Amino acid sequence: MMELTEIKEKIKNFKVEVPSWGFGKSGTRFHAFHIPGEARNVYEKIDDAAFVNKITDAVSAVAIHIPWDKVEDYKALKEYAEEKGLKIGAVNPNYFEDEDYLFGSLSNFNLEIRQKAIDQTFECIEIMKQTNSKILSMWIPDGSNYPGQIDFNKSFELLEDSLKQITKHLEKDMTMLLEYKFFEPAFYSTLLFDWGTSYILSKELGKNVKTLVDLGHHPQGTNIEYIVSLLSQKKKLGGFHFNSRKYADDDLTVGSLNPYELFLIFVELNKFFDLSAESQNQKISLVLDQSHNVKPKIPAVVQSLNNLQITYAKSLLVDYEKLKQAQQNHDVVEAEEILKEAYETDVRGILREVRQEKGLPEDTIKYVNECDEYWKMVRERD
Ligand code: RM4
Ligand code: MN
Ligand code: MN
Repeated sequence: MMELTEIKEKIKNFKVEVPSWGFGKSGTRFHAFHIPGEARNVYEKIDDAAFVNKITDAVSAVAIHIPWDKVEDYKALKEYAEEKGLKIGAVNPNYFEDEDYLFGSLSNFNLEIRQKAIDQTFECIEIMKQTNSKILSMWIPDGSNYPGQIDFNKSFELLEDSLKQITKHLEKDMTMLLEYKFFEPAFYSTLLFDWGTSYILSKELGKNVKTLVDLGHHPQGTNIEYIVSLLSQKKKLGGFHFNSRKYADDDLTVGSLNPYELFLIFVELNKFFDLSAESQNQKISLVLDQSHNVKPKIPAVVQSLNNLQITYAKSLLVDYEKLKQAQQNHDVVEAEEILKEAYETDVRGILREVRQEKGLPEDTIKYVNECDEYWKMVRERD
């Protein structure tokens, strides 16, 4: 079992990437309500990430979405982030809003449109070079809404071909992540719909291509921790999008609805990755992907990091040796009890100590609510 000092060390070095879009205006397909304090451009998003990092010391970088975060000068953007102690993280090309992509982007039958999607991705690789980002995070919504609309095989081949062209443009130390999602915006079929499809493609496309698991992208009841284990074993788990869901891809605060599932996922992750390592992001990219529709953005991100730290701490409490023994003895009750023992431990005291030792506020959410700098920022933006 891990010593308390080691657990604390690990939590101290556990960092997660925050999404620029988590600080900006967002909504549902019905309406995007205005939330006081929301960031109005990518610079304000970086300011917010820096503010969150100042309070939590748990932010590794800011993921950006293109074209949402398009700017004239990406070097300047990178420098702006660096001045605030942050890096630019994963670059996410957006294939779902352009009018031309009505019938698909990287798999479109129309060669001009397909080329446009490829070129748009090349542009993102350029942005990665300017911002020193190492992760190209691809979510491709292409699919179909009705039986007969597309020829599955042909569409998949077109997608594969586009991805091959893109992979050739990646530099050696760049990784392309393929994020799968089983439905939405297409409601009948999605080309990259599950971990298996993403795995097949990442195998074919080579070492620089891996799979990204978004917690909201599976049918109900899917055993995500098993997917995590399989992909890790095959060295193809490249990244995570953390969020929570009840019905579909709800993008709610991570750990809000299914904390035990999240814990079980961390239990698997720990077997393959040292999530606290400095070089963590080179091995696995950990990113929040949430849409805080009704919550104020900064407290929502702080809450998310809090939930992740709590879950990570609990997972580190698992006695893996004892668990192995129980499994060997076919002691099913004991095996489950070992997991429960860790899960049910109140780790908030450990987190408080970690924060004290780092000189951070112990109650991060309360701190934001009482922080003049925060409220001044909220007033200035309205
Ligand atoms: C998708 C997917 C992507 C995210 C977009 C906004 O469902 O999760 O990662 O970039 O939404
Ligand atoms: Mn996602
Ligand atoms: Mn999603």
